[in-house]
Amino acid sequence: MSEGVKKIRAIDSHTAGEPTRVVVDGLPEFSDTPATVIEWRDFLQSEHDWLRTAVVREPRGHEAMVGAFLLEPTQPDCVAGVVFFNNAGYLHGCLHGTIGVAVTLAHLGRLSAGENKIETPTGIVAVHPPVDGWVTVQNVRSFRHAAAVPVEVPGWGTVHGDVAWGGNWFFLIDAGDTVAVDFANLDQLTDFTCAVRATLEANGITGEDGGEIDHIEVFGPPINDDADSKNFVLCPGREYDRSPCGTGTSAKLACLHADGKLQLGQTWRQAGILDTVFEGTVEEAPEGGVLPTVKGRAFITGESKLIVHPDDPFRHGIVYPRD
Ligand code: PYC
Repeated sequence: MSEGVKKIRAIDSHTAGEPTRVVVDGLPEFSDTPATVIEWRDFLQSEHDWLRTAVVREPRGHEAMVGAFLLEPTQPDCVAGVVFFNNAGYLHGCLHGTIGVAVTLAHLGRLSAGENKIETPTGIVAVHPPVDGWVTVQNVRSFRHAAAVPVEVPGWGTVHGDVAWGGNWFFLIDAGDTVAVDFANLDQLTDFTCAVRATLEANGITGEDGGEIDHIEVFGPPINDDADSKNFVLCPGREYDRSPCGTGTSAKLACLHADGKLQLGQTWRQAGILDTVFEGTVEEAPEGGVLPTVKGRAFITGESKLIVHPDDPFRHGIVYPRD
């Protein structure tokens, strides 16, 4: 029997320049009983990974696109569940994506006034309805796992970085004189951060419980007084975050607080490589580390019905040799 044409309804947005494609309809049947977001992620990953690749990879998407499957929540006080993914695989968490989900839910009339909780694989995050596109997210606990870890990066010399969790594992590096954190310097930034990530992997340097460090964040000075710092963030795969990266900003806030450079309630303005800014503050987390709040702005950019035709040789996306 032929596979049949599949239709997937998606809403696109960008948060500070970084795209999010939220799949709001078209997922396969899974379970009669409510499934958690982790059960959904594992099911989609093992049995329907074509959905991820069809949605975010070319020719429907592009290598920098982040996707989100919108799911029914299992907790009665949550408005939705979400699983995030990109061209390379599934993400633990994603804050620019959570902001994208928030504007999407608002667009669909599915956000209530006040706090709205969302289940994600990293835990429950909370958003308020957008105000002029600005959304504040209360993220999961974030913390520094190791400070100033030295690594010998072939071709680049000794580099020191902090290992921190902000909803993904990050290696955070002060660029210093090593590399300019500048949009005109993307190739060098990508080569440098890919080399750092490969070195971490080769040396078995991980987050807690062996968690793979798949995001590399490099900091330099901001271009003006609108921000305290500017970053470049390499995401899993070879693409970089167009936004200042919300989970990366959370990891940075945890490191700043651990170093006594950010007080509770003080605002940190993190610019990304496009000079768009996320604002972050922290509260103390009872278990140690911090509870970050990150604010960023998103815009809806499209509504579409994606068509997956059985005869289309690229129906599941184009596979690059590096994928
Ligand atoms: O904003 O947390 C984030 C994020 C992770 C990967 C891309 N964006």
